[in-house]
Formats: sequence, structure tokens, C-alpha cells
Amino acid sequence: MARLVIVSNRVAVPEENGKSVAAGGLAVAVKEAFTSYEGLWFGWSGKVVEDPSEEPELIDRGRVQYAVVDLSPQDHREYYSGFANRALWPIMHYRLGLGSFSRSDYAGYQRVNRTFARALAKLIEPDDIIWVHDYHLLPLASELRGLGIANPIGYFHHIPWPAADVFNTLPASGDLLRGIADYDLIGLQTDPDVHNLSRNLIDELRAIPLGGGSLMVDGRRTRIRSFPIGIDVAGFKEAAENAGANKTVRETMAGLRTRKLLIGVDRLDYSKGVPERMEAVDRFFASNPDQRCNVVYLQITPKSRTEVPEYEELSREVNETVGEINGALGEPNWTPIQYVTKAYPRPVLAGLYRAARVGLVTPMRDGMNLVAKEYIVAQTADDPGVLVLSKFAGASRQLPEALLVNPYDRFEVAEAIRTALYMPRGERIERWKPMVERMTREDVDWWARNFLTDLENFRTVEREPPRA
Ligand code: GDG
Repeated sequence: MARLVIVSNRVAVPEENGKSVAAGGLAVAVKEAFTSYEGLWFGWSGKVVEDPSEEPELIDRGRVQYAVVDLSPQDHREYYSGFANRALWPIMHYRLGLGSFSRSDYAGYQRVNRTFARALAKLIEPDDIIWVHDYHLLPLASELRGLGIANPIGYFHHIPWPAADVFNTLPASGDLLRGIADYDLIGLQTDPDVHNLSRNLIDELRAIPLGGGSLMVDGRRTRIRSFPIGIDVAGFKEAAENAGANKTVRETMAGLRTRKLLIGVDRLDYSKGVPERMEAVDRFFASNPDQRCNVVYLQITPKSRTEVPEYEELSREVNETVGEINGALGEPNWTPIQYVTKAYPRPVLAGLYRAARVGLVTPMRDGMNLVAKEYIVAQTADDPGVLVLSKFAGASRQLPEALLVNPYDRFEVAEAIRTALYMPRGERIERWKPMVERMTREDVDWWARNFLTDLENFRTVEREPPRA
């Protein structure tokens, strides 16, 4: 059987007792992919050290081997915080004003991709299939091809692929497009993402469409398709069902008394629209004064990328917004917004989703958004809550029965909150049922299987030699 090699920026090495240290989206997805393959997971250890070794540290855990490398402070600054998170992330999320391009950051990005490729190439066996994840590693296939690696290499892009006019503002855009064409299969979250990248390759690199998502780019064939990522539905459902016993969940529910709960769960990131959402909630209370004291909005927002200045700025903005709204509207016995920056265990999140009458998922742009899917799966069949979902989240394409909103329009979001709170039970069930059925069919296992089957098929077709 072929061995699966997964490459991602960060690697979540489980503890020796088999417990997973990180239960985030990617870790769950990778675990799922390894259920039907023996494998290797390669990437950054999460450690920053002076003079890191190029030799990866190898850690065996059952049928999966982990190979991790450390980064130097300069690598971390240029590759990770710099090019990946201050240039690619904002541009891919249509935030041109927040993008900052520096030649030295881009050189660091290329250097780390080259170092990763050199370290990884030594571990590759002839029958391996390689699956690379996310925007930190766009040039990795080119680097591997340059070292003579001819194995099938697939890439999955977890975030949006923007329209060409947006992507091409990046000074390195041409370089990156040429590099991505060295993957055999490129997976994106949605069909509009597929359209954007394909058009860009056709217009900029004169790629020739071959039908069925395949393109000939510079004499090499690549295939671009959408594979919307799903969640571990069975695991999440079980967690939600058992969450009643959890102390945090129980106490939160008791504290609500008769009040209705609105919930938002997001990493602190400007793509998620947290301050904009708070202003929409403020708007809701302004136009529905009778609902003051009857509704509480809980926003769980663990901090992320704190070393990036735009995230520090966002943190200040959210703190101010919460303070202003709570100060202006709050009463001694009622705080409209409960804002916490602590991360909670997944079972607690599942219980809180279930306790919430409304799930607020209103990113300004999002590749998919797993919180929307988790909220749906956590609901009870006889009394489900209502999802208010941004039409700019990839998830909106699979969840059209949610209340879809434009997150830039706080009046529209405020109106949707009102509609959700007053929605009769029959309509809530009618909207929820097709969504939960779709999430169950199109879960994380379906996603990983589809991608890997497609990538494996490359073995059966005549493959072009790597470019010189
Ligand atoms: C990227 C794309 C795409 C959040 N707070 C806590 C916690 N979380 C978990 C959520 C969810 C995950 O983190 C976040 O997933 P998202 O999909 O919202 O977002 P990104 O991190 O931006 O991920 C995104 C995803 O990749 C997958 O392809 O959907 O569009 O941007 O699972 O539950 N988990 C725990 N405690 C918290 O406090 N345990």
C-alpha cells in the first residue's frame, strides 16, 4: 500500500499516551487521512531556536511517523510572521490595505520552503504520495521537483483564492503561480476559488484548459478541483450530547436563566469580522430595546498570531468595542457581551453551541469556516438553534438554509439576529435538517477520501517528467 506523506507548516505530534496535543481543524483532518494509510507527517515543530539543524527529528507514534524541524528567529520572522501572515493571508482574504510585502520576507519564505524540501526529499520513498497543506508552502512542489522528486504531489489550500486582480497585487504573484503549477492536484474549498485560480493561470501563464479541471501549464499537467473540508461529525455530535455533564457548560446554562444565548467562536483574526459582529449586536439592541436583558452574546476568541502588529491592533479594537457597548448598554444584572480570549476544550465548545439559540458566524471572508458546521452538528433535532452565516464564508455554499448575511451590513446582520430569535420551531427544524444531513454526508472523512482518491489516480495516468 502507498505511504501517505503529509506536509504542513505546523505538526501536531501526539503525546506518547496517544493523546492529541492540538485538536484544531488541520489535526483532525490529518488524523482522518491517516486512518487508511501508513504515513509520515512533516513540518515545523513550533520551536524557534538559534542555528536549527536541517535534519528533522523523527518521532514514531504507531503507524504514523512525525518528522519535525525547528525554525531560526529570522525564518520565523520572514517566512511565517512576514510573508505568510502579513502578505499572503491578507491578500488571499481580500484585505489589500492590510497586506505588507517585503523582499526580505519573500526571500525568507522561499528559503524555508527550500530547506523543508531538502529535509523532506531524503525521507521520500518511490511509492509515496505527498499531500501538502496551505499557503505557507505554495512553492514546496517546485522545490521538491528541483530535487528530482517525481511522486504525485497534491496541495490543499485552506483559505480563499481571490480574484486575479487582487492576487496579482502581490509583487511575487507570477512566481507563486508558476510554482503552484508543479502540483499534480490543487484542491480548493469552493468552485469560485477554483474559477479564480484557473482564470489567473490561463491569463497570466497562458495555461491551456484540457477539460475536467485539468490545465497544461508550461508543458506540465495539473488539475484544480474543489474539495470542501468537513468536520468529524460523529465525534462532535457525541461531544455535544455528553456536554451537559460538563461543569463550565452547566454553569453557563444555569447563569443564563431565561435569557437566550447568541454565540460566536473564532480565532482573533480580522478575517472573522468580530468587531463588525459586535456592532451588529449593538445595532440589534438599539432597535430591539425590549430584548435588552433577555439576550446575552458570548464571544469566545482565543488570541492568535500575537507577534503580527495587525493582530495586536485588532485586539485593542475588540477590547474597546466590547467596553463601549457593555458600558453604554449594561445594567448591574446584565452584561450584553461576554467576551473571553481563553481557548476551551472542544467538548465544552460543543456544549456551548448546543446551548445557544443563535450561532453567529459572520467572517468578512473565509475559506470554509468549520465553526458554522460544528454549530449545526451540535444542535438537538427537536429544538435546533439558528445559524446566521456570512455569504463570504465558503461554508455558505453547503449551508444555504442558514440565514445568509452580508457581514459588512450591520443593519442586515441585526435584522437576521432578530429573525433568528423569533423563528418558530417548525421553521428552525425545516432549515436545520437538510444542513445536518449534508454535513453528515460531506464530513472530514469524505473530504480526505475524495482528495486522496483523485491524487492516487495520477499513478494510473502517464505523467509528464518534472521540469528541468
Ligand atoms: C482555516 C481557514 C477553514 C476555535 N476556538 C476554540 C477552538 N476553535 C476551533 C473551532 C474550529 C477551528 O478552531 C477554527 O476553524 P475555522 O474554520 O473557523 O478557521 P481557521 O483557523 O481560520 O482555519 C478556514 C479551515 O482552515 C479548515 O480548512 O475552514 O476557512 O481559515 O474547529 O472549533 N477549539 C478549541 N477551543 C477554542 O477555544 N478547542
